[in-house]
Amino acid sequence: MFNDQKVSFSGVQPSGNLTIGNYLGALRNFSTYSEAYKTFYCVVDGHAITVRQVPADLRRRTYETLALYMACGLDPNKNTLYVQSHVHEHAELSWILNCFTMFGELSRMTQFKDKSAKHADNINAGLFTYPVLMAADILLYQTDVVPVGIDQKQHVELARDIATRFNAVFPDTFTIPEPVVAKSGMKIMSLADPTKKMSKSDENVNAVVYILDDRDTIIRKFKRAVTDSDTCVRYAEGKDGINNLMSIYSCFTGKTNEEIEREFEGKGYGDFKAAVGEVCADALAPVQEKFNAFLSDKAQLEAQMKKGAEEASYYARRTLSKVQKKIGFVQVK
Ligand code: AQP
Repeated sequence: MFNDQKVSFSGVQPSGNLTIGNYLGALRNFSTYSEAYKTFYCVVDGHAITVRQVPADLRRRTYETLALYMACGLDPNKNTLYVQSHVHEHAELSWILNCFTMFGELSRMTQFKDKSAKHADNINAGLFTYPVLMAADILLYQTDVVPVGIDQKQHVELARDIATRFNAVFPDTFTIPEPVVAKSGMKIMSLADPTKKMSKSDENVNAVVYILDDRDTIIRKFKRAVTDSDTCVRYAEGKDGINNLMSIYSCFTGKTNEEIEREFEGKGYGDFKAAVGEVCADALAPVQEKFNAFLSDKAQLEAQMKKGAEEASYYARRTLSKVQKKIGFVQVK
C-alpha cells in the first residue's frame, strides 16, 4: 500500500517467446487492477539470466515483452511498465533480503529443483536465490496483490515469509503480499505432454502455443495435441490432454466444463481440437495486431521504458531507504 492506494505488482521474464500459459495465467489478468490499484508491471530481465541467454535475443525479447504488455491492454499512463535492470534498487534490496532468507527455504523451491535438473551444467547461485530477487521485486513496492500462475505461488509465499520475518525484527517495514491465482488459466499444460507445464523455454515448439503464433500454426498445434483413446469430450481424472484443452477453451470462451461437454456431445476430438484452435486464434488476433504496431516504434518503447523506470525508482527508493535506515546503514544526504 502506498498513500492509501493498494498496489499490484507482477513480472514476466523475457526468457523466450511468450506462451498462452503466460497470457492466460498472468498477462491478461494484469489489467484488471489498472483502475483501482497502483500497478507495477516489470519485464524481469534479471531473472531471465539465471539460465544462459543469447544477449541479442534477450535484448529483442525485452522490447517484445514490453510491447506485449501494452498489447494486452496495459496503458502506460495508468500502469508503471518498466524493465527490472533499469531500477537498481531491485538488486540492492535483494542482497539485504538474502540475509533474511534461509538456505533450507530456498532448497525447497520446486522451480529450483526443476530448473537445476533441466540445466544440470549450470546450477548457478542466481538460480538458487531467484526467489529472493522476486521477493525484492514485490516488497519494494509495498505490494498488496501479485497476479501469477500457480507455478509462481510458492515464490510469492516465500516473499510473504521473508517480509514477515523482516517485520518481526523491524516492525512496519513491508506490506505482506497476497498471491492472486486466477481460477481459470492457473496452469496451462504442454500440448505434447499434458502432465508438464507449458513453458516458453520448451525445446519442442509443437508443445507450446506462442501468443504470436499465426492462425494456421495455432490451429495445427491444437490438432496435434496429445489426448487419449477415448472419443467423447468430457473432463475426467486421467484425461490430462482433454482436461487441458477444455481449460484452454473455457479460458477463451468463459464456458464451464458442463457447457463444453454439452456443446461437443456426439462430436469427436477432431472437431473439439479445431474449435479450441479457432477460439484461441480469434482471441489472440487483436493482441497480435496491437503488438506489431507497438513494436514497430522502438523509440516510443524506449521512451516508455525510461518513463516507467523513473516512476518505479521513485517508489523503490522510498522503500529501500527505509530498509537501509532500519538495518543500520549510514545514510548521508
Ligand atoms: N503454463 C502456464 N500456465 C499458467 N501460467 C503460467 N505462467 C507461466 N507459465 C504458465 C505464468 O506466467 C507468468 C510469467 O512467468 P515467468 O516468465 O516469470 O516464468 P515462468 O513461470 O518460469 O514461465 P515459463 O513460461 O515456464 O518460463 P521459462 O520457460 O523461462 O521458465 C507467471 O505469473 C507464471 O506463473
